[in-house]
Amino acid sequence: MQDRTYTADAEPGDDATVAGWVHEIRDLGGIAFLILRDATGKIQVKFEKDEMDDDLVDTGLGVSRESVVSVTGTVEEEPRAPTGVEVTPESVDVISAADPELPLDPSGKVDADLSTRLDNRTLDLRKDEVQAVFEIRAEILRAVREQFREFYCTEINTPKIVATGTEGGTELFPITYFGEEAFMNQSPQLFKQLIAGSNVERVFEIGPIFRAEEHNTPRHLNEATSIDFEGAFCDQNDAMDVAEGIVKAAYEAVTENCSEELEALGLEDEFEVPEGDFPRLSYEEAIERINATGELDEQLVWGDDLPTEGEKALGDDVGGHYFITDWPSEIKPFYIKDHDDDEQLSTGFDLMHPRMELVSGGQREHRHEHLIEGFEQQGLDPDQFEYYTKMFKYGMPPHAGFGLGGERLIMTILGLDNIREAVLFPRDRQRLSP
Ligand code: ATP
Ligand code: AMO
Repeated sequence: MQDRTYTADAEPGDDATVAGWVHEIRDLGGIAFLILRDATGKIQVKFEKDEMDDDLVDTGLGVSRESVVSVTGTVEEEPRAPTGVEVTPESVDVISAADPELPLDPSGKVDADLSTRLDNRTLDLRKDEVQAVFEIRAEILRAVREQFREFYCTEINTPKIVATGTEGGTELFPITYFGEEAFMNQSPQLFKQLIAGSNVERVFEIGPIFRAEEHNTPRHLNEATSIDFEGAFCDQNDAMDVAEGIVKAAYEAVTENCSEELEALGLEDEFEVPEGDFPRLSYEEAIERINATGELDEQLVWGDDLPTEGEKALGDDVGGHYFITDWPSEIKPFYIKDHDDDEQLSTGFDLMHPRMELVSGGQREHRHEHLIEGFEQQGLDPDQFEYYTKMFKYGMPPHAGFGLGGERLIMTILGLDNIREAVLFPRDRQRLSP
């Protein structure tokens, strides 16, 4: 490409070529302005009609909004220009003219519904506040990676095409693998355990998970980003410490490195990093507190899963992030270990944001014979999982871990209404393209 100056780098006195999208044309009569936008910001291009070549004026002011243009000219100081500088053009080249009928208005003056926005993501991302979400997403994932490295973890990538599922509560997407039945993976659960059982010991993965959830909610996706941790010689308390550290690192990175993006989202005054330790309530305390709120029609009894309204009532009561620990064993999956002194009680935990569940985790069952029993109790055929269970015969340390929903983390940090706003191209019941 020809030499190009980003709008943010254009300095008075430069002869420069700036290139980008036509954000706006403001015609005031004798003088008119083309506002050009690129990844770094915007710059004003000035057309003084009487003093400039007619063709240049016609090209510069006749171009439709959102067309891609490059403008070569002199950068000058101009206090009245939005950025304090403007370009007096010598030439304007229309590289790609935009259809004047745009499916959505990137200037944001006309609101578009989420579905139209998702159908036209390229145009949608031209809005500062939308781009800000994805800049922040990138920063959160960077900070999470760095924090895991500080926790001595190795990043791994595990297969997404698998022979068996692990998360009982949700359906699998079946695929055909060279004539054999296979599935898109619901969770790296078994693989991360297999690696924590090698002497790599502490691992994390940031990758897609696929869940054939039938329901359509503002907090479920059919393809989501899971942030997984697994550590050898860890128990559930160690895994909770790691989960808390990761969530806080994400908030801190946003405060430290995303002030412009927070401003674009109008969050600069209200954004707060959660302070203090996240409280750890047992499941038993959680149901007592939910019952005491009087928000539910029916009182919860020991063994019930927590209904969404119950989680909301407790979230309002606690007022911040909190853990729920010591769940009944029967509502946690086979790989979660029970307490040694009470097999009705599991080491499973959830980390909750007042709006929704963010994390599930626990200490794992590392004893081969207990693991096989767990499969049978859950109605799963242990033979199908032999690739996994056999490694528990060759030296498997106690270990623990968790899965954190990446989009839920972003959504709760930024207060987004819908999880789809945290994904470029969400997959849901209605949406398979783009
Ligand atoms: P002419 O420039 O030929 O007299 P005009 O009356 O349309 O035509 P101005 O009076 O110079 O133009 O300016 C119109 C408006 O544009 C004024 O409000 C002025 O403050 C603003 N303006 C002029 N030049 C600039 C500039 N370089 N950057 C930003 N705003 C400008
Ligand atoms: P779980 O099934 O609870 O646990 O998933 C962990 C976290 O992943 C996120 N999540 C989702 N986010 C968006 N859309 C979905 N459909 C979706 N499903 C899950 C949630 C959830 O808390 N193997 C265990 C984790 C472990 O024990 O290590 C597991 O997958 O934020």
